[in-house]
Amino acid sequence: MKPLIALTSEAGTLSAKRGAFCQSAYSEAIASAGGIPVILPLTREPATLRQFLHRCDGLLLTGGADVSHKFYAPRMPARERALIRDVDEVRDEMEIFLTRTALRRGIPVLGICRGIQVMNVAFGGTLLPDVPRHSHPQPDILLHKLRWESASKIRAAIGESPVNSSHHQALAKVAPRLRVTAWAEDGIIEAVEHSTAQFCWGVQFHPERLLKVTPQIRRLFTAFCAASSRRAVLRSQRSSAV
Ligand SMILES: [Mn+2]
Repeated sequence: MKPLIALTSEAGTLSAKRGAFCQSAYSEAIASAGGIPVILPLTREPATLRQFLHRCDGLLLTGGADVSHKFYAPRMPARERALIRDVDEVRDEMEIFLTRTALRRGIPVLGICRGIQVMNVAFGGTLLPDVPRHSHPQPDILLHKLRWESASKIRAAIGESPVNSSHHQALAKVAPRLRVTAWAEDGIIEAVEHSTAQFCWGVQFHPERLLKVTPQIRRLFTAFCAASSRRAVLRSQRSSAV
């Protein structure tokens, strides 16, 4: 059964027009991996967010602008705070709530770029406000290699090819339940996997922009959609029982 995958919206951060927007590379990657993508509108209404997850089988946290320091370092010095850009606290609150709720309900979560950062903040970690050497304007250039932990499930899925790098923030203190499974050569964290969840992966690079350059990277999306389709089956059994 094809899983319904909720994609968070990039709107309000990178665009002057606030609305539900998401670069088509994300939805195309999900569709090509067997999922049905749906973009969620911006809201921080908990009842609505719970209903989104009730009707979806997987949660994709997409890329975008910075997470507000308010959610991980409320007393950050002004000098560091000045490096944080284009904050949208509605999006932050929405994604943090969705991530925590999805984890509690056993819904698969994949975080990309900003998404790995949101995942870390949602589970109690912190961020580095600015890492300019990882911020390449072209997201389809292979910029750096990765050093993988040998037991990484992400590595087992996609192999060890170099990756793109279009982030200016990165993970600092890692949340207690997350395991770092890949680093760049300079030590910047590039992938995490939740230690107990069935499927909760985050990557700092942009796999959705590498599908042509590195075809095996699609397996990140097929693994995510396969985990989500198991939930889709459960969801359909639940609704037919009503
Ligand atoms: Mn990087």
